[in-house]
Amino acid sequence: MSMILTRLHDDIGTIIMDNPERRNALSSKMVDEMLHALEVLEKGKARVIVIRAHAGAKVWSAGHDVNELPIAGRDPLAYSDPLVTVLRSIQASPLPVIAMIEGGVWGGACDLALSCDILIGSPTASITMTPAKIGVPYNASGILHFMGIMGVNIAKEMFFSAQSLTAERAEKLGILNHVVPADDMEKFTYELAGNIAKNSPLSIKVIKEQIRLLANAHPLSPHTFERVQGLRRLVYDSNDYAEGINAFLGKRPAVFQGE
Ligand code: YXS
Repeated sequence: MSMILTRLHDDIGTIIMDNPERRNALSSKMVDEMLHALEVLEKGKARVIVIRAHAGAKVWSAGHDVNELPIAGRDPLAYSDPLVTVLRSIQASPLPVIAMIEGGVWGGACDLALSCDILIGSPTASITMTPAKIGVPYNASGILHFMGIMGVNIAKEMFFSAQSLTAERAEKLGILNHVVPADDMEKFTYELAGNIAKNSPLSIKVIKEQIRLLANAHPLSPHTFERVQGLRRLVYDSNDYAEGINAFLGKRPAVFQGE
């Protein structure tokens, strides 16, 4: 059964996450289907892509599929992880990608939404970063991504507290480009997409790539890179990492010991 539906209408491609039973958790199967949909739309007539959940979703996406997080001792967000792979694909896509968000965005799905170029939310949209709740160290590219978009203080608050950011606050912070009543969101999103589709695709592609390259221009010394990797290993080698995952799967609050 497909977890991703793909549409193309008037040069606008739509990728619909359609696995409500699992709250659109980004399993490797869903990510593979999303990567395929991106490739088909990029090779076809699409000039803009909209990524959304099914209409009326209470949860846009529940983030990384916790069942697929590796056991303690292995990097939970390695370069080749399916979620990390699709983030890079969206960021590197030559097409502008709009995230149309209804409902909660959790964990790695926040990075998926923020990897899109424009974020449009309904008043029910919320953003919750969960690594500290699950005992995950997150990863350098993701943390840098959050710092760049929302600033260090807000990124710290989101990562440390794992509290939800409302649509209203996310718009004030510039994380959401627009908050639009749910009934108007589809019309608003596709009108914006249509306006973008009328502009020069080559100019847009080149400007998007320039912004990505300049935003990612953070030289890291080998020492800094190795220090970051060592810090992350402390977490994913820890008992807390295993406790976080087991608590989620066991549907009980995690009890972290800090080791
Ligand atoms: O019990 P069943 O079998 O029906 O399955 C339940 C949930 O276990 C499942 N599900 C998930 N399965 C795997 N990975 C997930 N992320 C996930 N989320 C949900 O879907 C079925 C329905 O979920 P349920 O009953 O909880 O739905 P709800 O409507 O009461 O609550 C919706 C949520 C989203 C508030 C709730 O499902 C939830 O809190 N999900 C986990 C959100 C989360 O912590 N995501 C972070 C995953 S880890 C990650 O993304 C990164 C590694 S990190 O943490 O570093 O950002």
